[in-house]
Amino acid sequence: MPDEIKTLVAGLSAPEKSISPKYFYDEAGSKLFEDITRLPEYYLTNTELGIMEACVEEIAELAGERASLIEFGSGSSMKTRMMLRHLRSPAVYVPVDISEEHLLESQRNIKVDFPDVEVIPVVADFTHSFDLPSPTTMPLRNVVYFPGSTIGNFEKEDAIDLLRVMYQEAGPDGALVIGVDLQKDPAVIHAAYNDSAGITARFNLNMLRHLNREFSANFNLDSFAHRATYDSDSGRIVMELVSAEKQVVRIGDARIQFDAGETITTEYSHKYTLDDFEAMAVAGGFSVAKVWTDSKQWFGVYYCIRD
Ligand code: SAH
Ligand code: AVI
Repeated sequence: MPDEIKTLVAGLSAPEKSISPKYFYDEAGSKLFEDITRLPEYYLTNTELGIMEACVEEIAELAGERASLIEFGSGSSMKTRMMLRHLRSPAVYVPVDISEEHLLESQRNIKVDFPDVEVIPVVADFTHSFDLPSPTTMPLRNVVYFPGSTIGNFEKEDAIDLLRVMYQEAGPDGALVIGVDLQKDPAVIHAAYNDSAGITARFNLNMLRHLNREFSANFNLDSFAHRATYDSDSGRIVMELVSAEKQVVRIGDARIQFDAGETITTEYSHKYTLDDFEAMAVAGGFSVAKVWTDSKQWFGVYYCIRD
């Protein structure tokens, strides 16, 4: 059995079933995520964009001339446009994403809108080491960009490991600009993952369609339901798919048994305090040079440097 299916089957055979959130992002999943970012309840995107508008000039000043911009999980590169408009003669933009079609389509648009910037997309799973391409212009500094609070989708130890990967990619004198969702009224957080239009539910269930197509699975999407709950002890959203009935599902050559009400955890979305995240950045090797927040302190954008 190929390693990827083995990992999926192992996750679905554990006493507490889980699937990595990276499987949300096929072409349809990436489009559904874009729809989520426009939902009135999903405060994260607009809040981060508002902070960026206020601080992007300062970030550009800190990054300096001829920086390379390496973005982890670039999606549609919407926030990146603001960075590219302000950075001083960026040497290259390297968007890294697992969702191939969506990445390539987004980068065709970026190339049209920023004809003077070299753009080299990399299709990769950023949790494994990958080779950075060599740009035509030698950068003076690498700036790793990780917006959207995607870091929150990793459990603490994995998030620190990922920060260490970014530390390596940043190289000597490099920097990390990272967006982080903060603790707030649980009702606001709960609504963001339980939108009234049902888009988050479609995004969650689309993961099963993705597995059916790519891994010869036969999940019946009508027999699973979306659930997202905020756990105040761990300070995170737990997103699950709940089996409506007792059933057996095939994936590859394996058969997975479900009881009625049994769940698959599909995502955690951690919400931090400003100090919690600073401690994680430090554990990843960085020190925080500056952090900007919105007036309600709902979201933070950190500029971290290598120690
Ligand atoms: N940065 C964008 C998109 C965030 S959605 C924003 O702030 O709005 C998360 C993005 O990370 C998606 O585009 C998804 O395809 C990508 N992604 C998730 N897990 C990944 C992984 N393990 N490796 C590479 N890309 C990943
Ligand atoms: C990509 N990531 C930061 C999103 C989040 O909010 O955790 C994914 C998402 N899940 C449900 N809605 C959006």
